[in-house]
Amino acid sequence: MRTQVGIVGAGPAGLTLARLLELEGIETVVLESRDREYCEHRIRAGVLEQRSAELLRDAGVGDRMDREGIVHGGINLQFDGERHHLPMAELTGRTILLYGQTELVKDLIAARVDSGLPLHFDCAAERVDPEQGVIHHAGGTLECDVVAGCDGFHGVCRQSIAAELRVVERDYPFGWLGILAAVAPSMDELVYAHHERGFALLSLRSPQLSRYYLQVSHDEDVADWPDERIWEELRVRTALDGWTLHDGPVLEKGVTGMRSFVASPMQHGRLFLAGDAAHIVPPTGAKGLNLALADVRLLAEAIVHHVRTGSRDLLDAYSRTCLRRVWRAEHFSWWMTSMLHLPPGGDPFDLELQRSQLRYVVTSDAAARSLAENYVGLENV
Ligand code: RFL
Ligand code: PHB
Repeated sequence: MRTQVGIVGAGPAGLTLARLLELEGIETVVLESRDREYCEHRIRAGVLEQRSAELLRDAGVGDRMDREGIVHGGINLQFDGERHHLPMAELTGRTILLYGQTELVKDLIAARVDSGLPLHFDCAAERVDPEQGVIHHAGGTLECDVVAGCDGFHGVCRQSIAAELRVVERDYPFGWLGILAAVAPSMDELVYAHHERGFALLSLRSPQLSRYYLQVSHDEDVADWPDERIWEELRVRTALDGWTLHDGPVLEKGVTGMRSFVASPMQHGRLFLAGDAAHIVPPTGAKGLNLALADVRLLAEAIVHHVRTGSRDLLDAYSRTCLRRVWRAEHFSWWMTSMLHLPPGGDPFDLELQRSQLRYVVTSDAAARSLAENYVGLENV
């Protein structure tokens, strides 16, 4: 089999790239190791930057997102028993959109299926030849002008150019225990809470679905967290006079470790990495999904430019251009993580620095604006 662009992975990066190229009349084949059901039910991100939402809208996959997504103009930062509102829309002129990654993936898969274009589930890439542009998979080989490695952190594309890559990373000694609960969110906008017992985050998926997180140790066993313990801990860490956190049936729970990771360059030969395949951020800045979409926007432009003009300029500049935004998001995500999570051992000096930094953010217009513009997504990096 042959195609112009072979895409490994049907996550947000791979599916969005396939859609952007479809609109430009470029032929693609998408290979995905898991089944459709699995891809459509993996619960992950929920925050889309305005520019991410615009990209999806322009790609003709924003109808349900615009109907069901919830626009937020701010977030709350809570510490020392006080909740402070950060009016991001006022500070930056931009908003964020709460729309589950699960829903986005469903929309993208439906659009691909509607167009009748190749999307092969249960078809794992085993190895990629970056020089020849060949993807070896269980069913045979796929020859491509360009291979897009959109196969996430545990995929095979990055491994196939490992010798060419420089990897920089940081592990954090904690993780997040996340729940999805069938209860109306108890707050209007997200709450990021700093607390002596650890960080907590209150988010949502819809008017009937809440998504809440607790800082736990990186190897925490979910079995140690019956629902009552989770609700009790969430209540303690987000407690506020005159406010109640309502509980409800827990539909899903799981623990995620946290890391920062960047592999560069994000390309070699005919292979171009995008999204989690090339970089990971801790989720505190809500940047992972948005970075994946920013990568494929650039990759689609570069491929289109190459096909139309024969010029490799944008393709050659791909990694360099992506990495500017990637490193901005890496810094922001590390900074938010360091400011909000209880450091190991609860070092009192670290705790006072965190409180001082949080106080600064909620009292200084410049500091608030700096957080806000990173959170809603920078236009130029
Ligand atoms: P994905 O989503 O991991 O998709 C990769 C796809 O590739 C498939 N695959 C293969 N296919 C073929 N052959 C192989 N050998 C393959 N190996 C793997 C996989 O099955 C999968 O379908 O990567 P992509 O597309 O780069 O998207 C990245 C995002 O998923 C990720 O960055 C975000 O979910 C991160 N993230 C968040 N990002 C945000 O922007 N805002 C958020 O609010 C946010 N919250 C989160 C998050 C991630 C979390 N977890 C669970 C890590 C919250 C959490 C808890
Ligand atoms: C989520 O809703 O899953 C979410 C929101 C904000 C974050 C991370 C995850 O920073």
